[in-house]
Amino acid sequence: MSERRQTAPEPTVDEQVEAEFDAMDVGAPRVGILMGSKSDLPAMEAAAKELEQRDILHEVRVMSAHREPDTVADYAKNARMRGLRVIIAGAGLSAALPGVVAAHTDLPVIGVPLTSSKSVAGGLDALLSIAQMPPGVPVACVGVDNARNAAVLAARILDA
Ligand code: RP5
Repeated sequence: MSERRQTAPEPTVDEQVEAEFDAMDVGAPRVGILMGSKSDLPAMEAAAKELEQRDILHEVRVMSAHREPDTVADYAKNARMRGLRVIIAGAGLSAALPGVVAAHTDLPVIGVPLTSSKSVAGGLDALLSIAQMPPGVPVACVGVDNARNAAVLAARILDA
């Protein structure tokens, strides 16, 4: 009987770049904090504050899934290659941002449903938009306006 040897597949270029990022501490952010509007900043600052207290490198960006769809797609597609490992995305109203990000990356995405002056049922509109993702494209969802919990969950995912 002939002996079969299994060899590990060669890493892709993306996997090699990713491994080099992990090996070097280049000061690259590990968590991306996104929000759909500048008006979301007061609520989303709690996530940045929590990550700061835990010394977890992060970046904060404002981009709207509806108003700047190409920017959001580009950010999500490049996130892993840039060294990001978790994305937190806060949005109000129909809150498409976390789901659109998850559609363009396989990184874990944590959605934060936010309230605004136009919210329906105290943010239930955003909560359902974020939580009710179709099978195969998951978004973790924290409580309404609870950006701090998103950062705590990100820290746990990172084991940091
Ligand atoms: C969403 O619409 C944003 O995430 C924000 O919560 C809400 C209102 O945005 P602005 O009209 O204040 O820019 O896209």
